[in-house]
Amino acid sequence: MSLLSFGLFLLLSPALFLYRQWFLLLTSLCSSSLSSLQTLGSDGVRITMESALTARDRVGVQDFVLLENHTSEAAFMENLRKRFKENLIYTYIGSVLVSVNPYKDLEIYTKNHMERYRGVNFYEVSPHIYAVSDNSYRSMRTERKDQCILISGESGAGKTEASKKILQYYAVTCPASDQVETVKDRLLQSNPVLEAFGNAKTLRNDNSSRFGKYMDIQFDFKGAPVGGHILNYLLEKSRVVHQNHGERNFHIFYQLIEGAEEDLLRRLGLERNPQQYQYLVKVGRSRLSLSCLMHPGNCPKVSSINDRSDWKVVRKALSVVGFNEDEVEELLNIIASVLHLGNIQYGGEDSGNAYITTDTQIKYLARLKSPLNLEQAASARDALSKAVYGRTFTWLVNKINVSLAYRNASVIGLLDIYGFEVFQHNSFEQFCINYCNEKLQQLFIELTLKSEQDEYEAEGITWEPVQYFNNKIICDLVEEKFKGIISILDEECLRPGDASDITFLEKLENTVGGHAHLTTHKLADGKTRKVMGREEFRLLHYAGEVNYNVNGFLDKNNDLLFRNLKEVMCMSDNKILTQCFDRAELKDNKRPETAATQFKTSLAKLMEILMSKEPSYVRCIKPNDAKQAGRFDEVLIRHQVKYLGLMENLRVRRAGFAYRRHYETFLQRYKSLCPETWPSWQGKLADGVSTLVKHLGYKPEEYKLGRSKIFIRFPKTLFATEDALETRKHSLGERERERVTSRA
Ligand code: AOV
Ligand code: MG
Repeated sequence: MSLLSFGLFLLLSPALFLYRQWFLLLTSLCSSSLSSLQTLGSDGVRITMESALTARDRVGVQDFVLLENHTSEAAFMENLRKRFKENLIYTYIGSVLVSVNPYKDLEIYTKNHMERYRGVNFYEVSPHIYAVSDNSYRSMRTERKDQCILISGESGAGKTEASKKILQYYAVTCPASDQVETVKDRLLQSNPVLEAFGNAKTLRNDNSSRFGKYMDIQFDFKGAPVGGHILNYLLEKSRVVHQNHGERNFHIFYQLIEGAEEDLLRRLGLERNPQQYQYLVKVGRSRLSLSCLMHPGNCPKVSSINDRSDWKVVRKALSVVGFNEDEVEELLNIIASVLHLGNIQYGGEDSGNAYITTDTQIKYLARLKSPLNLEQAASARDALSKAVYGRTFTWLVNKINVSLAYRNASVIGLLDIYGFEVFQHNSFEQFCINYCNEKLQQLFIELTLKSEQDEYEAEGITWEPVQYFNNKIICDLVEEKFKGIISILDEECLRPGDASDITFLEKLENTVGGHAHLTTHKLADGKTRKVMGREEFRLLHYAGEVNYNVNGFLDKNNDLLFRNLKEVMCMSDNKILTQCFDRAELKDNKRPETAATQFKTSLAKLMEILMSKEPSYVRCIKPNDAKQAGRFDEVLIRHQVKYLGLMENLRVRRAGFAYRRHYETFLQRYKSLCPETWPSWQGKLADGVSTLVKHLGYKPEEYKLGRSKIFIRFPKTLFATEDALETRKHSLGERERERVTSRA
C-alpha cells in the first residue's frame, strides 16, 4: 500500500525537478576514474565489454548503461536478478556501484581478489567494492585531492559490511612499515569495539548501526595509512533503557554477560544471565502487550550472533586500540553499573514520593534529593543510564581517535550511517535517522548536478536535462528555520507551561499542516485516517512513508539530566566517568542545545566535510526482509531502485553522453582506422579526432566535440568503433596485429 502510493507519488509529484546528465558525476570522482572511463585504452577494457555482451544472457551486463532498453525498469530489474542469482552482487551505473546484499559469505574478498583490483582501471575488471576503493585511492595519490566514499541504502542493505571491506582493502594493499602496521591494526580493530558499543539487533538487521560514523583514513606521501579520525553521530541511547519486542540492547551488554571470565563478572557484581537485567528484558512501552509481559525476555539469544566469541574479539580489539587493563576495567564497570541502575526498583511512600526498594550497591541514586514520584524517579534513573552510556560512547570514540594519532595528510573518508528504517512504531530516533538519510540523498543529488554542470560548462557542451525527484523539499520541511519540524519541536521544548508532545503535534498541524509531505490524523482524508494514530504524524520521505509517534519527542529532544545526578557523576571514582561529566558543565547555566538541533548542526558540518572531497558512491540494496540468502524480493527491490533514483541515474547517463575521452586518448586508440590519422596525426588533436570520426561515419547527433574531449552519446557507437578495430586487427597478419596492439 505504502509502496504503491510512493510509486504513484514519484510519478505525480509536482516536485519533479530537472535532472541532469548523471554520467558526469563520474568526473567528480577523480581523475583516474575519469581516465579509466576515457581511455578504453587497454585490451582489458575491450575484453570486459565483449564478455559483458556475450555472457549477457546468463549473467546480465555489468554496467546498466549497456542494457539495450535502458528506460525499462523491467530490464533493469531483470539484469539485477540475473546477476544476483549468479552471485554477482555488484553492478555499475557508470562509476556508481550498486550492491545487493547476498546474505551469505561469498568467495570474493580474498587477498587474491584484492590484488586483482590493485592499480587496475575501473572498467578492466568486474564491478567490485575493491574497484571503488582502489579508484579513490589512486585519485587521492595522483590528484592529491581528498576523497570520500558515501555508502547509502536502507537498514540491512550492507553499508557497514561495505565500509569494512573498504578498510580491509586498504589495510592489505597499501604500503606498509612497522609503524604503519600498528595503525592498520588499530584502524581495523576500532570496528569491533565501536560495533560492540554502538550496534544492536533490530528487527531490520541483526547488527544494526545505531550511530552514524564518518571515518577519515589518513595516508602519508607514500600512500601508507598513517592515521585516522572518527566522527560519531547521535547514538540511539534510548535503546539502553528499552527496546522494541524482538530487538536487543547494545551488543556489549550480552557479550560481557556471556563472555566475561568468572572473576571479572564477580568484580562487576554481575550474573551470567541476561534475564536478570531489566534493561535487557524490558519491552518497549509501545509494544507492551500481554504476550510480551508473559514472555518478558526480549531476545537475548540471536542465532546469527555468538556473544561469547564476539566478547573475545572485542576484548582483544580493546587492547589493540590502546586501552590498558585499568581502562578496560573502568569501562566495563560503567557497563555493569548501567545494568545495575536498570534493576533499581522504586516503592511509593504515602506522600507519593518514591524510595528505592532494591538493595543495591549503587549509592548515587540514593542521593537523589529532589522528591520525585514513581514515574519521575524511574525516568530520572533511565535518563542517568542513557547519559552515562551515551557519554561513555563518545569518550570511547575520542579515545580511539587519540590512538589513531590523526595528522593532516591526504584522506579518504568513509561514511557509514544508520540506514533509512521503518518500524511499526517509530519515534524520535527514527525521525533523526531518516532525516539523516534524507540529507545524504540530498547531497548525492547536489554533488551530481554540480559536477555535471562543471564538466559541461568547462567543455562548452550543451545537453538535455532529465527529470528527477529532488528531496530538498523534505529536508527543508524538517530543518528550515522557524517553520521546520525541528524548530517547532524546539519551540515546544523551550515553552514553559503546558507544552507536551500533543501540543507539539498540534503546532505541527497549524504550521506545516498543508505541506505535501506531512499528514496527521486530523489532516488525513477518510482513507488514510484508519491507519494513522491520533498521536502520529506522517512524513512522506524520499524512501517512503513513515508514521512517527510523538510520544516522548519533547523529553528525548530536551535530553535533560538532573543537576544533582550530574554532580554525583562528577564525584565518581571512575576516571572515565569524571572525564564524561566535566565540572565545568555544572557551572554553565546556559540551556544546552536540544538533541535535534545538535544533530542538525553536526549533519550540516558533515555535509561541508563531504562537499570538500571527491565523492564515490556505493548504493546498497536489501534483497529481502527475511535476511535470507538467495531470495530476491521483486517488490522490495523495485521500491529501492525507485527511491534511490537508480532509473534516473541510468537515464541521465544514457540521455546525455555515455562516454567521453580526452582527444589524445581517443586518437591514440583508434588512429589506425583512418588513413589520414595513421600512423600519426600532425595537426591539432581536435582536428585529428574530427577527421577520424567523420571517416568512421559518426553522425552529428552521435557525438560532440568539447574543449579537450570527445563526448559520445551512445555506447553502440563506441562498440561499433571497437568492432572496427577488432576487425582490422584480424585482417592484419599476426605480426602486424601485435604491432597495432602495442601502439594502441
Ligand atoms: P547496514 O549497515 O546497511 O544496516 P550491514 O552492513 O550491517 O547493514 O549488513 C547486514 C547484514 O547483511 C550483515 O550482518 C551480513 O550478515 C549481511 N551482509 C551485508 N553485506 C554482505 C556481504 N557483502 N557479504 C555477505 N553478507 C553481507 V543499518 O547499520 O541497520 O542501516 O542501521
Ligand atoms: Mg550499519
